[in-house]
Amino acid sequence: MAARSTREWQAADARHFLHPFTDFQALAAKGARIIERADNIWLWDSEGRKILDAMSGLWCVNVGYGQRELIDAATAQLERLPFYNAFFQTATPPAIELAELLAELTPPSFRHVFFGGSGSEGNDTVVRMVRRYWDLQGQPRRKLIIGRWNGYHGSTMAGASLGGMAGMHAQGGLPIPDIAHIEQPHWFAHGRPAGLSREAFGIEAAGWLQRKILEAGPDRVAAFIGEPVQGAGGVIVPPASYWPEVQRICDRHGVLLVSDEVICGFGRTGAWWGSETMGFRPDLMTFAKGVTSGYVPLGGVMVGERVAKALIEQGGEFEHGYTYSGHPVACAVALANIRLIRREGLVERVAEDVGPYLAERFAELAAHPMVGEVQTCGLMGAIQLVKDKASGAAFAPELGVGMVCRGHCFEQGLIMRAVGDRMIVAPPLVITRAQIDEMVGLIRRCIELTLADARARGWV
Ligand code: PXG
Repeated sequence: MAARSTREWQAADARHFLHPFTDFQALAAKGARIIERADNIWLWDSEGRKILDAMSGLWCVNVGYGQRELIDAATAQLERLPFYNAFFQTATPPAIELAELLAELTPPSFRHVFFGGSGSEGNDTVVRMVRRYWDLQGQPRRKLIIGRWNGYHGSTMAGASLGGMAGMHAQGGLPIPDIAHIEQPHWFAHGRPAGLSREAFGIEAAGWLQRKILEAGPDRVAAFIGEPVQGAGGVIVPPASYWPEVQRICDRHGVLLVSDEVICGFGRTGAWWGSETMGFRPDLMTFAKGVTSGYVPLGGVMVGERVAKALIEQGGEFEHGYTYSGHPVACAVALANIRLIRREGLVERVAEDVGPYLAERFAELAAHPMVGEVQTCGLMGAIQLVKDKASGAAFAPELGVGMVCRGHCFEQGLIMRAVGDRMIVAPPLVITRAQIDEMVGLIRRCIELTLADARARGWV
């Protein structure tokens, strides 16, 4: 690629490139940050600045950047067979091998996978598969799929509908029919209800699902979908009581349970699957991101016995699929990625070493006067910035305190996401304790700078 100056890249970008989830005019005025290369947990921008990537790209680069085995696997597969499809009774060796390996890595009830190219496509597959399942059961009235407000399941029509992002629903006539939402199990956002322990709150939050099922009529409810730990919504770790109770409610009403593992899968929570960490047994699991550590796009759905049996034994043709379902290069990279995760013991490392260490270091941040709560699960963490520590009172949203903090992060060479005033991290699973120290040091400095700004502007 021809070398250009940052300004030249920015000008060409503003002229031609419509970025996802972006205010185009605001971006053009400011100029995009151009990321040119990466290694391990570090990025370098076009000005040569080194940045600690505490978001693993976009929650995906689990093995870190620059892993030679993944690069070699892609190169070898590109040379041997860059593409062939999985339609019309054909298959390629990497796709078959990956299907086999995923069956091995998932709980025993999962022996089948449906491949797509992304998490959104995976969730579109979920909608079609769940409704197909109930048709095959002779219960075509069971169409309703229940998700949660502030859940995120992607940006296609079905993905955005299942998700509960109000801003997305407001654009383009969403949700599609037969999707409903319940409130999220977010203790802090529910005002830390007095007299209710977190665990009691978890049971109450699961009860909202029961109420919705009864309201709709259990014979109309097809499935419930949720992220084990909400990611894009702000790393919201539910109370331990929540998911087992959701499981009991789904079982009671025969409702399929879908775990969206797009962020939580492949070790992020300290187990291969977030549903294992949270103690529930889903019927379907959506995955993407960490399956290839983001090196190339791949996603799909793990299909449990109950649904697989119906599709295979009763189904005939399932009229659904993507050109890139089982893409050989993506599958070859996934195989190399998973083998590396296994060999290096990265999942165990998150569970036993760096995950607990992140929790320990984040617990220290909780004492800061501007921090209302911290939460971690494996290698995901959230820091809730508040106006008043004692009461937990939030800043007025229009002040954009989270964005102010994020601005300081960029200046200090740290990428951390802001979801409202909740600052979140999800670093690569290869991060070391020393690097966690460095990250937490930067986070502390950015929170200090944000507090200084808030004081100067009279916000606190
Ligand atoms: N499910 C979950 C749980 C996700 O986090 C998707 C589905 C959709 O995946 P694709 O591959 O179609 O993007 C996601 C994606 C953010 C952010 O700002 C998060 C995602 C995507 C973009 C931004 O945190 N997650």
